Amino acid sequence: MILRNLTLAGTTADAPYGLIPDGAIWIEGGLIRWLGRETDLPEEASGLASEDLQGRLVTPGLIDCHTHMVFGGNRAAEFEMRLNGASYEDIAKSGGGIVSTVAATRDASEAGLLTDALGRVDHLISEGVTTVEIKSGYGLDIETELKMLRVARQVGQERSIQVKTTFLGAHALPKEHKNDPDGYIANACLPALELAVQEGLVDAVDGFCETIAFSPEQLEPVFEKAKSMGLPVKLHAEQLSHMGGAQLATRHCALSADHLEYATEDDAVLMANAGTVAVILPGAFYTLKETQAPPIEAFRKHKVPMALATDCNPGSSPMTSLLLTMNMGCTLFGMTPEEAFWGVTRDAAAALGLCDCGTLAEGHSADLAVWDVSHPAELAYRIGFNPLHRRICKGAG
Ligand code: DI6
Ligand code: FE
Repeated sequence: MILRNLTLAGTTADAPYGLIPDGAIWIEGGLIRWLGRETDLPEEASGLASEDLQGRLVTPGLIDCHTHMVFGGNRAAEFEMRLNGASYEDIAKSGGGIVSTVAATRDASEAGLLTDALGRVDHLISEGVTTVEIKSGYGLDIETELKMLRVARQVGQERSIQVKTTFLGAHALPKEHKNDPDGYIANACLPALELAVQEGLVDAVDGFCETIAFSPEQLEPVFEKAKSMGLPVKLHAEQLSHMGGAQLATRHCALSADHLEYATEDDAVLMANAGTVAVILPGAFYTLKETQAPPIEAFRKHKVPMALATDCNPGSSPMTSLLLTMNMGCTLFGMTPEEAFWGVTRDAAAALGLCDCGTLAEGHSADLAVWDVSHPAELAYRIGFNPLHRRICKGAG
């Protein structure tokens, strides 16, 4: 199939946004066989069926590279408590927060979790998302961590979307291991990881490095285990305080370090050297009414790739809009619309270790979003508006 009469963005062309005007794309077997100026279309393509996209913009399908979208219940009551003065940390320490979602997730059936997760993923799909990462971490026992990851895999079977799963057993301490973080890691987290890997449920391993979660020392064995199983790592780092998470992540050549509000320029240098992507999560910053923004200027200066993601979760970012995330990255953190664009395409792919999507190039997966806009800056500029015309996943749609 040939798509013609369109503007391409997100190609590897040396132009802002990778723009190619007056373009065409040849899709074959779920892959991009050729793309470029329509006047350069190869001879062999001349007899093939083609479709006129009437000048629309075609970008890579969007990638949401950090979500916790499989969970039970919701935390609207906690939202209310925070607006009445309680802090996120206060709520976590008094048994609310992540551990209340853990209780609801343990109680939920696999079918119930799937139904709720599909509602969330459908919203992402409606905005042109073709790849989503989904973390575990609301089980915190072997059975429920595996249940969450199975549901995440099912999301990818029920919908035409690529799902990458991340094991986040080191997300919080469950109440049965209160005051025993090392015991939890040794006796629940690591065995759950091993079993999940045996079932083929894990694409990467993550941890939450924070005063209300785990220290770098406590997370070390989790990363060691990941390495011994050949899995890439990523880390929730420097979100609420500076704990040395970026250092831990870069020492292990992590794919990404995520959040990073309290990261420093030294952290940015370490990340640049390790090839670790900075995943920027403005939804959590906004919801928690944080005041310290991540060091975007330092990431820019040291050429650390910046991805943007929803962090979709019931506590700190109950958000399923990647377009709104792009807008927030610009408005709250001073990212440029072009950085926001690459942050949900090329750099989001890098944060997941993917090299066959996130940019439009020959041989890449034909994951595309077709938009009713004339310039890609409009994707980050508008608020609460969805200009998606059509989404194509692996050549279909
Ligand atoms: N950081 C986050 O933003 C989420 N997890 C994490 O490690 C929040 C999870 C929650 O509050 O339920
Ligand atoms: Fe998160």
